[in-house]
Amino acid sequence: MQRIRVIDSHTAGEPTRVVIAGFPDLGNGTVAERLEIFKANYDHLRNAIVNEPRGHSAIVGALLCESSDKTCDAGVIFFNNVGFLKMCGHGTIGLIKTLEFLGKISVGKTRIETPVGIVEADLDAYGFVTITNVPSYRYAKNVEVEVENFGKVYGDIAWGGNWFFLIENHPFELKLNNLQQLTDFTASVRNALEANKITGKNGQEIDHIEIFSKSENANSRNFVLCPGIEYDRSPCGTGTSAKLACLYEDGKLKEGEIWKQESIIGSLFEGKVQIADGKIIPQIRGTAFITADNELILDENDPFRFGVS
Ligand code: PYC
Repeated sequence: MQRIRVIDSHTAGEPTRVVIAGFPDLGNGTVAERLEIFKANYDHLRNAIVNEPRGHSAIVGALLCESSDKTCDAGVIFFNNVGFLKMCGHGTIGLIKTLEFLGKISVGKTRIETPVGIVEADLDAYGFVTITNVPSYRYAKNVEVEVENFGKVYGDIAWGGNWFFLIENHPFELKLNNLQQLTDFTASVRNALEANKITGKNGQEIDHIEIFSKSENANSRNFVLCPGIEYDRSPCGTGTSAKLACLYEDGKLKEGEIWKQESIIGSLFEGKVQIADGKIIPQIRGTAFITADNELILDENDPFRFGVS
């Protein structure tokens, strides 16, 4: 029997499952190198950890590992129901609250190596975590794409630790009752981007679609489609970072000004940007709650021990 210890949490409604023990050794390389070893050799464990029968398609996994960068306290590799995330904002908040739960950190700063750079997380005395994300930017503005059944759609392509297509103008009301419609629309946009070879920098796939509306409680409300055609229950840390970069570049947000981003379920993140060496550095503030301290068991006699799909 293989046993994998995990701590579950949710950040603004979005689940994170942090793997703290029982995962095979991925060597001593950088976190980006370890990600490649994970992808090549242990995809069955990704499936076993986050998907049915032990999980469900909205869980984001976070493999806690050692950092190769000596200035960092830990490394992390994020994964989901279909593959791997480059960075994950809600997941980083979940990771910090998990490390606090385990007694490994207390109030103060933690530096984390991710496959796309170093992220700093500051846990405050009220239990909130502020992430200082990787530099974020808009790559292309007002890009037109013809979307089957929906016609022409316009959006910005931006990097916030993952690649996003951000759409302001669309006919949909952002409420949970419209989940199917919102999913159909954003999934169609994603397919259209792929079909038309519209990508992020260096041909990188745009695997997150983010649409916005007005909010009664915040500066904006969003719906974010994640790569596995699941929606983010949180306002999405990397998605909010991409949004902040666009707002700053449009002159709609000043350095240090607070932006409140509401999710489709009504949960909130606060964001702001700092400018350092001409780069936009988003900061995202939110909290997470621990929901389980578990040991996953993979029984060698279980035909579905690596998942049902
Ligand atoms: O918070 O960055 C995020 C995120 C990405 C995918 C799900 N959550």
